[in-house]
Amino acid sequence: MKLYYIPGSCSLSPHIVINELGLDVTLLQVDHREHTVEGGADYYDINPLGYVPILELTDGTRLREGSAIVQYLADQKPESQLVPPNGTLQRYRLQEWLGFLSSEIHKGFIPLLYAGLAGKYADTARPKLEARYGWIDTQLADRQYLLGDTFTVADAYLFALTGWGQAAWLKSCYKADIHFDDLKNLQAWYGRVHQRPAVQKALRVEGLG
Ligand SMILES: N[C@@H](CCC(=O)N[C@@H](CS)C(=O)NCC(=O)O)C(=O)O
Repeated sequence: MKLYYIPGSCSLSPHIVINELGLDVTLLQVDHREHTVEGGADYYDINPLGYVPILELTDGTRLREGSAIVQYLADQKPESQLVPPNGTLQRYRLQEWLGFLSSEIHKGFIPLLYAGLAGKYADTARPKLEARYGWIDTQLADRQYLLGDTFTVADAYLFALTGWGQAAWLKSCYKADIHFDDLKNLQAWYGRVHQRPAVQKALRVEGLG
């Protein structure tokens, strides 16, 4: 399999999941300005919409959307418990989190990330994002990870996104002016995820450590 990624972007989430699972996946870096793949190929030929992540399966099939990709990867090794079994309520809880992270957090960051959208729009977007992070903080009060005491793909996704804030926790080109100093449960969760060997390895490979 192949994973197309941009260092420090949301594709860090499937990268972490690949490491957690110990899967043999070739990483192909995409230039976020030129939309070229390392070696020079046009990334728009891979994804006409230009964004990462894309997972290419061994038969050449391409899977889009981070939340689908991480579930596909984790379902290759169900014993890893990175996703609850299909059909269980916990699996829907996981999908609830992935949907929330994708629409409320990931896209909530966009006005803060892109200078062209800064100004009034960012001022409107920041309080909404802060409120959503405040809610996540309350959810983490009585558990180690988003779904309970087990790390799942939802934690990998939230980790990738959260690194864009707190004056850029990750050394990434994605930086948003949002701080989490008062969110003690989130801070503790971030520290727990950060120290996982699979996360450390992904950060090292992407040059974000
Ligand atoms: N809906 C997509 C969004 C992915 C996305 O926003 N990717 C960003 C990085 S975080 C990207 O590749 N941006 C470059 C571009 O759009 O040209 C998903 O959830 O996977």
